[in-house]
Amino acid sequence: MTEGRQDVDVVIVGAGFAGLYMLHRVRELGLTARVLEAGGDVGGTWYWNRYPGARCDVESMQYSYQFSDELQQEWEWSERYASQPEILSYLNHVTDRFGLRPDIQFDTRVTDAVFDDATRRWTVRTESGDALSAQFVIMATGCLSAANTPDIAGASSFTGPTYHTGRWPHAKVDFTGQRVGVIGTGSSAVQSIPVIAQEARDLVVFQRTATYSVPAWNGPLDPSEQKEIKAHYAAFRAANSQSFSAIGGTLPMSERQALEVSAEERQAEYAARWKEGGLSFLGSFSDLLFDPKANDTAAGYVRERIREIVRDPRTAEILCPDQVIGCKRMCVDTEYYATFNRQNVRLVDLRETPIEAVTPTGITTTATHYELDAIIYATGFDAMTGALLRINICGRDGVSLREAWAAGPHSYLGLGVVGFPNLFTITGPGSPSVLTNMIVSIEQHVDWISRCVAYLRQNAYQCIEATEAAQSEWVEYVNAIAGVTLFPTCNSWYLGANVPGKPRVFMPCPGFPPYAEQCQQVADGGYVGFALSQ
Ligand code: N01
Repeated sequence: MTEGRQDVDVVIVGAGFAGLYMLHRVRELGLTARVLEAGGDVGGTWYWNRYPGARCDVESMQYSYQFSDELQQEWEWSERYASQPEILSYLNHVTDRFGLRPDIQFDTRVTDAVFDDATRRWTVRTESGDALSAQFVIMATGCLSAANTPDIAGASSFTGPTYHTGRWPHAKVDFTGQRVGVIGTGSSAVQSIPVIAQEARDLVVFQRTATYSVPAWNGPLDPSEQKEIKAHYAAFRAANSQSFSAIGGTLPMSERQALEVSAEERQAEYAARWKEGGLSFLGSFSDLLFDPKANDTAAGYVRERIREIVRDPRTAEILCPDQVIGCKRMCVDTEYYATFNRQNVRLVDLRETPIEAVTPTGITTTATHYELDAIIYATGFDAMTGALLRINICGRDGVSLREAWAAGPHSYLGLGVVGFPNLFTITGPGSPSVLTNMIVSIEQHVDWISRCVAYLRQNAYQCIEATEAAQSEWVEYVNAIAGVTLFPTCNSWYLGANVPGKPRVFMPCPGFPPYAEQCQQVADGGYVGFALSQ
């Protein structure tokens, strides 16, 4: 051991779903590991996103680990869509059940990870100045963890409290009697606005881009339904993993195309999916994410529902999105649109009257000034690359990840990067990640990495690194798939378009089943596209 440094086989950054399972697996391999976590406890996304109404938009019976049958049999979910507190208590249960806590260091933010060409080991440094030396570094830093707060003129002059949905305080925030402003109308806003509206005196929603949202119809989970799924949980999981997004449902992805059926049939399909609720709405037809005309039929259906729900016609029109549905991540809500019928809720169309500045007492748009007691930034994340690039990761020959990714993230399978030996990224850019049930993608990556590390050890390899050729081919492949979809047609965080100056690159790889198959083939072939060295 180098003086002042702790030596371990593996450093894992992050103690969310990915980091916890990764720790469990590397310990099973008999390796020494340390998890470094910036938060005060486990949970990752579910530790930080404590805003009112926070819950998952993937159903509880699917949004959980499947690696342990005992675990999935013993845990009882209470609702169709689990709330943030319930998911956090699940993760605490997992942590304690598998005895993971002793290897996790909390309140520890990683600042640097530097590869030493001579020793072929990584040195990982933390904000408090600690250093660890490790053969492998595994980034379990999450795709949506680096909060994005826009740089609005005068923001720091506001005298009331400000919140970011992704950095919500642990103690309850009481908005009773207050005038509250929410900036943003993505998933976090869509979930929190209906809840905050019930408490606040006045709620002003500042919308730049209108959002498509489908009702969750959340409610208690029927114990008999839960029992039924548990009776054949493995088959249920396996079937779900075969869908495009690794998310199953009672209404699976249709094989029909929207324009090959009559208008009545289309309407009936959308109505059935709306009634069912949730993300399966986008599975109504197989071409919704490929054909703009097909897409417009689904978009039009949602706009009709908005106009039906929202009583004030002008407010309804502002709430009607005009981009491709599904281009930005669709939302799943409880009473989102109906909340705009409340007397205490106002909607501001920032396209018509943009924000000019935050003032000491509120927000000024080009039209007027809104007096506020609190401002909530529901402005999302520097997605997929943000958490990685906020750490100074330096690979071979002193080249940093920031330099390597200056023109956008380049990765092989979203798992490894040329120039960064023995560095793995769980659900990294170039993998299906955010387009899927994250837990399925996380488990697939963790299993792949564990198998890879075991293989290296068994065959006395010291290093693994993606090759330039394999990485370039993969980047082209992902671009080609994204290029035939409608995803690149709007300014989404999938493209990095929400962060000024971020290269516009479609980051996730659409389609879980073919991706998982390719990863399997790479491993079966002895890590094809990676260079292994002794
Ligand atoms: O963030 P977002 P989020 N001025 O980026 C607006 C997951 N998630 O935290 O669209 C004014 O979606 C921005 O406007 P625009 C889920 O994958 C899951 O809500 O850029 N507005 C947008 O309306 C989700 O997609 C759950 O024009 C500004 C909003 O802020 C992802 O996390 C729950 C602005 C940001 O929306 C991110 O969701 C919550 C500015 N300067 C989140 N800058 C589940 O259900 C940004 N905006 C599991």
